[in-house]
Amino acid sequence: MRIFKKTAAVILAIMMFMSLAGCGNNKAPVSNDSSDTGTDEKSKSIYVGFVQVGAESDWRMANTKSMQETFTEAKGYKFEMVDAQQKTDKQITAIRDFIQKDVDYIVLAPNTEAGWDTVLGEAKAAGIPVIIVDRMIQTNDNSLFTAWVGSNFKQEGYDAVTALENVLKSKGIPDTQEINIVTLQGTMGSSAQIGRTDGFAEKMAAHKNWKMLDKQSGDFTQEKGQEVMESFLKSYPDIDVVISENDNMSFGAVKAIKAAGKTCGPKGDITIVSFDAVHAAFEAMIAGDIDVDVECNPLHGPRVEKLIKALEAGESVDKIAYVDEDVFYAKDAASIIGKRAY
Ligand code: GYE
Repeated sequence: MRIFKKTAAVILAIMMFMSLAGCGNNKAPVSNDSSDTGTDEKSKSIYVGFVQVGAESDWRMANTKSMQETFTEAKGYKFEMVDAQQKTDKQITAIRDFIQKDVDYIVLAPNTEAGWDTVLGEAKAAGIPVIIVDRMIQTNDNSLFTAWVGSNFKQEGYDAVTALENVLKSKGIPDTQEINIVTLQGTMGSSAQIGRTDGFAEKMAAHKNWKMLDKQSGDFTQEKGQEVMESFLKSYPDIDVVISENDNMSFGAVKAIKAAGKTCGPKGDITIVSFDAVHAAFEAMIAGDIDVDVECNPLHGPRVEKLIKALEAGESVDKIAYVDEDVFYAKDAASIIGKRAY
């Protein structure tokens, strides 16, 4: 009885397979006509697999939105995104999945800089071009990626020093007075953290009166930024300046400062220098909480599309492209906020 059941199941499975595979003689012949929809249509769309860092900040959300709004079905793209929750190993797995799916392009926003050679070598062997956005990777083999577009993070660090010089001057603080600084760093080992930390350190060396009391990572999130700031405030009673390597950590820092009964911003005791210049940071500047913001532009969708279009047309593209960025002071925020795109 059991054997009979098994045999019947096998026969049924074979019959189902044959009918699915179009082996029955009641099927219309398979058409080679290009007007045929289905697989032909599908093969015409460009399949883009986007490996995103996470959803840790306003900047990141604007970056995701820019990609999603660019690579639409209506424009002929098949777009898939993986949110790696700020984990580099999740990003590596996501790349391997996209290789398996045989996407046309892999777009990678690397969480941290190190450790990409093996998996990008696999993408290269599979013939899939990799476009890197936002942060960069560390590699000795530039053939592992086709192009990169993002920000000059070291320049942003330099700009933060100039911004702080200007703010201190406008607050009437003399160059002889000791300035105690703490830094809320981004995700350690990410280009945005490395560039901003190093750029700031390099240029601040010219100011003998500036003292870096401490640096610690708040992982680019408001929650951790607030936590680290709370511990800084407990350890150091005389903080003059917070360098916060992104806006969301600044929002956390402002909360911690106020909760500790201290003041910040243009009229406050503690100066806050922030990075990104997202919409909510303009609001915080208008509210008088943040002094100055070094811009970082997240709108990479159209830039990546331009690269893909050029590659599709067989044109060569720039290997490295930096985005232009500005610096915004609290006093100008109200007149600029209306023009901001993110
Ligand atoms: O500053 C931060 C985000 O890599 C430039 O990542 C990006 C940074 C940005 O989480 O807000």
